[in-house]
Amino acid sequence: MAARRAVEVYLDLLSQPCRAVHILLNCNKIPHTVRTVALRKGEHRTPEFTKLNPMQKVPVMVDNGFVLTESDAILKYLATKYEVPEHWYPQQQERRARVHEYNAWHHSNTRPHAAKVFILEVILPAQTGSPVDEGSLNRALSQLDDTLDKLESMFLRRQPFLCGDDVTLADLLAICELMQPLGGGRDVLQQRPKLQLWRKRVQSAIGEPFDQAHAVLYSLRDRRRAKL
Ligand SMILES: N[C@@H](CCC(=O)N[C@@H](CS)C(=O)NCC(=O)O)C(=O)O
Repeated sequence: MAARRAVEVYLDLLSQPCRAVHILLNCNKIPHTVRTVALRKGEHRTPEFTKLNPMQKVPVMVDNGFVLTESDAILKYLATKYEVPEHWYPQQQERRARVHEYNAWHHSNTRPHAAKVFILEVILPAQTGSPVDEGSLNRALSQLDDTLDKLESMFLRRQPFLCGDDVTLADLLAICELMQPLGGGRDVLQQRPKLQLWRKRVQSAIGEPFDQAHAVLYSLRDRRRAKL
């Protein structure tokens, strides 16, 4: 019988959804191999990678020949296949539905709004050499503010984590997204004590894999700070 190969994941840790996958794997000691795809070098556009994911995006997971894209799908697959502790992706139908509820909302709220701030402050100026477009940045910050309001008033209204009393896949997706603007030196939770407490809870529930996944982002922040 052919030996089972460890899960392979194609990641760039400057990518928010890639960090979520990296954290779940490391928190749960799921044997895996990381194949780095450096987005800044265009490695996601090579013929080999395009064959794996015609959408030319990371993360991608390969488990014994089974190729899966989309962080949300990858996280759920790993959580069910590798029987991680139940709190990540609860079995009970209604609690699981809460995770689905946040994750569906995430992809048109937390994700685009936090990512846009990072794109406007870090990516576009680096690509074009132009200064930050302050008008666009202010609009993006105001959209993000609206999302942060909803995170506080809806998802964290009566509970310590987004979907209940313990950390779930939803918190993982959210925290990785909300950390991203830190790469440009901006802590988007600075004026948000409730969300800051949530971040602390998530960080301490995750432990070391949190900083491991974010090391590249911290070093981007520190390099930019040193240039000021
Ligand atoms: N919905 C996808 C989004 C994946 C995605 O947008 N990945 C970005 C990095 S954060 C990427 O690969 N971008 C490369 C490109 O679009 O050229 C997921 O959650 O996995």
